[in-house]
Amino acid sequence: MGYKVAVVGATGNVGREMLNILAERQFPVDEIAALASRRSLGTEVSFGDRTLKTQDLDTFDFTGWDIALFAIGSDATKEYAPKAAKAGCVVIDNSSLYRYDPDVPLVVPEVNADAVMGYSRKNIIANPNCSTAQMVVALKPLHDRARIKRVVVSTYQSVSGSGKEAMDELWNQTKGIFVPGQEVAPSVYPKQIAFNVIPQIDVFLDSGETKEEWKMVAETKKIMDPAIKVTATCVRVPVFVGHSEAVNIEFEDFLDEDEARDILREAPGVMVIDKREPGGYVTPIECVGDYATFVSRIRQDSTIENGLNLWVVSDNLRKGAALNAVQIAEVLGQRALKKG
Ligand code: 11C
Repeated sequence: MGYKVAVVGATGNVGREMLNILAERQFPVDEIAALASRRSLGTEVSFGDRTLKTQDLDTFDFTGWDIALFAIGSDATKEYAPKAAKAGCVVIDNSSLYRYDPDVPLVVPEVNADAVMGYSRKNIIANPNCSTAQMVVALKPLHDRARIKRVVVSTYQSVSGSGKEAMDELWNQTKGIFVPGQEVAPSVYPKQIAFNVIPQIDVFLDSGETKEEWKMVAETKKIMDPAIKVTATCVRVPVFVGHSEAVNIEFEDFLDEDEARDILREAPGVMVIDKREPGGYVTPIECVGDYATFVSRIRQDSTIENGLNLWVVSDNLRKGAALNAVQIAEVLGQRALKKG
């Protein structure tokens, strides 16, 4: 016996990946519903070798459905997630709406799977921001060994993190640079993204940080350890899929780079590719479609007492969003919503 699963926002970048990953991992599904806003109604989406027609989220009755994977913006989530949760369906939400709510667990299964059981407080579990998810997968096993005091991270984030329109903007702007008369002005982004980098992701806060940078701080504390200090600079780069991060870590105890490499090799969800030769590391294009969080360039930072540097890359639509949500559903199924 399997589950009745709804994917909300099934036509978006993340919704489509959720359907792909549910099928790939053979999540035990008895019934599947692909839900979308009225404007996308009738759009067809793939679920394994099946094709699903999207249904209207506005009129959908969640009664009797076990799990809803939400991949829509915070405003729409605010309207529909409470309806689903109230109807007895557990919501796994990819928006930022509930992440900082003390009554909603924020879960990366490789790091804090036990927190899933907190779902029962509101029938909602939050999925973290993509840049946080991949970072904590790499940090957790090192924290367990040598206690992390402080993290300094710079991100190189792909445009798929901003949705399909942003991917089109990069594509068309790039073409437009070579074809006179077809230049494309910035629309999704505040500046040209083709052949450029933009040191702003999400809105600015009073502190001078952007919201994306603040999320990395707040979410790392909630998922891993409130004592860890994090400072982030988040940058958009002209890459379609795959976020990269240069991570500098200061530990309480000394951790040798070789031991760190061995720990990471054994860590769940991590793949170490770290040869000290040209090309002996992972770039985002190589991680597209993969489940792993790749770690390369593991090396001592000798400018501080107990320092280490890492290069961390992952598919932001997968580990950063859809895969993590499906993994949460798997844990929920194993520990709480057991089916005979
Ligand atoms: C980006 N990380 O790359 C963002 C996308 O809070 O879930 C995901 C935003 C979020 O633009």
